[in-house]
Amino acid sequence: MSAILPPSERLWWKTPISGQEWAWIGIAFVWAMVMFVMMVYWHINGKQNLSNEVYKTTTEMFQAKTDAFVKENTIRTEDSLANPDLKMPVVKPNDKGEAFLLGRLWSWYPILELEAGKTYKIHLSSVDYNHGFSLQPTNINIQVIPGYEHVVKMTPTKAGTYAIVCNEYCGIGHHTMLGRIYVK
Ligand SMILES: [Cu+2]
Repeated sequence: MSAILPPSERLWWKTPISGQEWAWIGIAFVWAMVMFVMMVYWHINGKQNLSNEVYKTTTEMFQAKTDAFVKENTIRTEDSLANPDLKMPVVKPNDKGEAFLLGRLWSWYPILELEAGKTYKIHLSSVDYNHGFSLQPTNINIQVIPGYEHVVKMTPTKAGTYAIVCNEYCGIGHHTMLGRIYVK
């Protein structure tokens, strides 16, 4: 029957729900509840799940905080990944473990150097458009939005060189938007 014709039975919505349909509604409801409880459970017990806080900020304020962090804690400079003519500071957070990482067209600034086993509070924001912080090769993904400061608690467990990839399309140079975190 085509939808343009009136239904043969005018009170079709009053048809009682069959037993089988009730069973599926019941299964779907129970499964939805299980997943709802798991969200809270993994938040507390899942080792990969980040519990982050978000604060309102402005791009000027975040830029200033990042500049101060870089000025105070830079240990050396390296060639920038996107443009080898530019130097990128490598910054080691002080004992408080506060670090700032800024996304902008098209790089992550600065390079961070962290110590394995230490807990850090990484402040993340963007000073232009929406970017995506994807830490490779781990399964960590965070939206980086101008005007919002995400504070992510992270305890690196393994030494190595980690790459930051922007996974939120942000324009013509998106594919070159890379960053780096060293864990010693
Ligand atoms: Cu991007």
